[in-house]
Amino acid sequence: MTAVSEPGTTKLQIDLRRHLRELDEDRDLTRLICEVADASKYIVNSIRTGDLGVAGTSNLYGEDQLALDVLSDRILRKRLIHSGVVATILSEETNEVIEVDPNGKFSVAFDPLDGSSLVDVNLAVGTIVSICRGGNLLQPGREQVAAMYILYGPRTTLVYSTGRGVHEFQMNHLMEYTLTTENVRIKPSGRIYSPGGQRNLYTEGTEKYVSSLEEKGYKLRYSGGFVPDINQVMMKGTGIFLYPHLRDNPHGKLRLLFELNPMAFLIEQAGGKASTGKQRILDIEPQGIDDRAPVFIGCREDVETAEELIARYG
Ligand code: AFP
Repeated sequence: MTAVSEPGTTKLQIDLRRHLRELDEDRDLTRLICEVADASKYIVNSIRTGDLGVAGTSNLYGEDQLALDVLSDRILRKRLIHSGVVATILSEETNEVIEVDPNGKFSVAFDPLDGSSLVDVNLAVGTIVSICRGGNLLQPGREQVAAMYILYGPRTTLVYSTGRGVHEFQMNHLMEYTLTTENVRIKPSGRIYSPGGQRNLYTEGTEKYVSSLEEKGYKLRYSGGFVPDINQVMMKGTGIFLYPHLRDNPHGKLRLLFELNPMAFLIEQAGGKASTGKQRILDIEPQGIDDRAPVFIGCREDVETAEELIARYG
């Protein structure tokens, strides 16, 4: 992997734009990623000080939209349209694809504030962004040119990949993102597991899988927020997150375009694996903007064990 942080320069001196430039990244993609980073400064402020009330509207999934959901969506959408490089955008908060500019280079699917229901109990939440070339949002995840997330926790951190490794940045007191970790790597197997969904609804294969992890002494870590739970696997380099197919819901809960594709891209770039239990997440051919899929994502060997047990027991 190329490393930007040359001996002698402290990583904290390298900001996001410089990192992208020193990777000689496409200038329009650099602009787009930096627009998202800029938008996150307004989102983090709205989380810290904003209205936690309900917006009185609901999203495509019939879920009540919190004021912060709607505000974060508006902040991000405005910056993406302002970037001048976007053809189409799709937000988890809206019901339809927004055509921005037929000459735009990229399509962007984003969840402006994933886990927003956790804000009022002061748990960490995040923004997730998936970027593809062209105007078609219904491309398989392997076609993404970049993915990123911003985690609003005790620290505000930004993790991105353009296909050349995964890199973490931290927001400083001036609200600039400076490099903290370059080329994040995930170990082959882990020590923690994040089991989403109701366990009494797990299929036999998933139940056997989770029991096997517990027998091996894996520790349960689950916050209810996809971004902090994935970030824990990513930055500790160990573990697996699962939100599996359930007996009453074969598709699981998480959304393919806004949650699974970007996180699968990032985890694979860090040496991990992301599967539905039956196929690679990034190979799923999307059928619609509200596609969902089961997910096992994290250390490669842990995902492969889940695939073996689900192949055998369902
Ligand atoms: P919300 O965005 O509706 O809060 O859902 C968050 C989420 O999509 C994802 O962030 C979590 O991993 C998952 O749901 C948690 O689901 P459960 O509440 O069923 O555990």
